[in-house]
Amino acid sequence: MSESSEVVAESVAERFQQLYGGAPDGVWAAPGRVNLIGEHTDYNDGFVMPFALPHTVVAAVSRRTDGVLRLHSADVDGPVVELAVDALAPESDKNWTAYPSGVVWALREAGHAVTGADIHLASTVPSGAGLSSSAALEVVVALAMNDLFGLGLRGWQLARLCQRAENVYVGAPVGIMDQTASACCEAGHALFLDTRDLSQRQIPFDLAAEGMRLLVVDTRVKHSHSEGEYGKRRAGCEKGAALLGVDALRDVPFADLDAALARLGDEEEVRRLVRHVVTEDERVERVVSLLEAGDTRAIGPVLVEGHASLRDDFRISCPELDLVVDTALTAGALGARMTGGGFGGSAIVLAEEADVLAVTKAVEEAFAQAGFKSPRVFEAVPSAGARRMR
Ligand code: GAF
Repeated sequence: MSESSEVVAESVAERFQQLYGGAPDGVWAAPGRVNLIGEHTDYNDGFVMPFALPHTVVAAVSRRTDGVLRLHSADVDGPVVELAVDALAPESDKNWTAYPSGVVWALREAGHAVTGADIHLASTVPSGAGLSSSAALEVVVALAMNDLFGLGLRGWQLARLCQRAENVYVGAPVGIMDQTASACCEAGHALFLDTRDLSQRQIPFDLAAEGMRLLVVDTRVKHSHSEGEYGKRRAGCEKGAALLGVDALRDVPFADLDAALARLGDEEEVRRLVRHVVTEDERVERVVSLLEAGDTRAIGPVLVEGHASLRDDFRISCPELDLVVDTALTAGALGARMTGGGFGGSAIVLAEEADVLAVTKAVEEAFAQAGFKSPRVFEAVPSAGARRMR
């Protein structure tokens, strides 16, 4: 563990001690993610390719056996929240505490004897930026419970339970990408994930070694999944699958796309959603092939195609995200696209190391000129997935 993560673990453990009057049993961390390619494919049983950020949610946790769950976050004003584990009920909590308590609920519902805990959390994952701060929060709690109660669950199993917590307990109809990324990513790699069976391949992704950088541009336009648009897209995709007589849009072969679109008759909106999902799955496979062939720079135009499809067919971009992409490309970036759920949040930009400053400056100036909030730009280095820190 690096010196700085040792310092973070120490300070989170110290705060735990002040709050609860004893040292924690352990400290865990789970990262946020960016998605390189494969957007809105996960709830269509398709392919995604996220990687973990160095930004994490850290949790100091002790096990309890008396049915009490106590929660505190350094990032939210307020006292320790105390709940009874056997009284946890789906959609009963509209606060941040729904994420950690939803995980405890999902574990118990799946038959795991989780009998309570004291938890203190601290996050460096920007929230509302489309970088999966909620998934990181869920996964860090799931991993701590797994270790403290000896549940023996694997990363992908924890991810499934976290998704269930978010779908049923929190009430947000998200797919499985973010939780799996937080639980299963490895440093220096992107995760090629088949969301149908959760089979995975770690793809080496070390841009610095090849003289490139991947920037995250947080537009600071807040997005939210529980609001209707995400659910509407998901319902539209499910309608498309039903009209085409397949289990999920993943089952529409790219080679048969034109014929499938023709079969959708006058369902113009569904047709656009189907076209995005089927072409996006193909783009993920293309990016994997290019990376495995060592042709990293060639993924740039594929990212740009992905953005156009999200903007024009899936219709989930916004003026700020489009401005990042257009400005970065004009300033010499190799590729750029929005990342995550959309309607705000962040974009990613792939650039030669030598162009990073010029691209960053161009984006900042364009935002100032357009009268948008100044964006937050940082380099994304593919980092480790969830782990125990001490
Ligand atoms: C959000 C969801 F949480 C993911 O499951 C995924 O659908 C993503 O949007 C879009 O690719 O992050």
